Amino acid sequence: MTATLYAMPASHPSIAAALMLERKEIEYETAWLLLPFTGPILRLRGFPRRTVPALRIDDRKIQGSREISVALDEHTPEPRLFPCDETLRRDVEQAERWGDEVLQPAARPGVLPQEWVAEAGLGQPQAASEPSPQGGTP
Ligand SMILES: N[C@@H](CCC(=O)N[C@@H](CS)C(=O)NCC(=O)O)C(=O)O
Repeated sequence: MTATLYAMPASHPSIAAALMLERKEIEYETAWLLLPFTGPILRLRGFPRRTVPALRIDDRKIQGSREISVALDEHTPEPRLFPCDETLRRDVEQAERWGDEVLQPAARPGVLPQEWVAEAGLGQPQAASEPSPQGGTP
């Protein structure tokens, strides 16, 4: 089984999805996408939305870091990403939701100093500061 993770450089949700796959020890390859081709390529590959991370695994197509974490625990139950205990699981889901809805928008390139982004090897500073023709965010 080979999984393909569709990702963009400097995309923290893409990095989160890669870390999930690594923790699960699932073999995968990464297809790096760049704006403005991200959306069209994902649509051509059969994904409904334009954003990364997107994952193809065993003919399943999953898009979005939160959807990917749930799907990976279904696909490969051990080691678990979510705790078994319901209360702890809710805490983790809440933290994930905060990361998705609050932290991600706050940490978009353009907010972080470009020299930090460059030093961390997270992407090309000029790509981060140029508006996407699709209005997308890296
Ligand atoms: N909350 C979503 C974020 C998805 C997202 O905004 N991805 C960005 C990269 S970090 C993207 O694909 N941007 C391209 C676009 O908006 O066209 C997740 O966690 O999957």
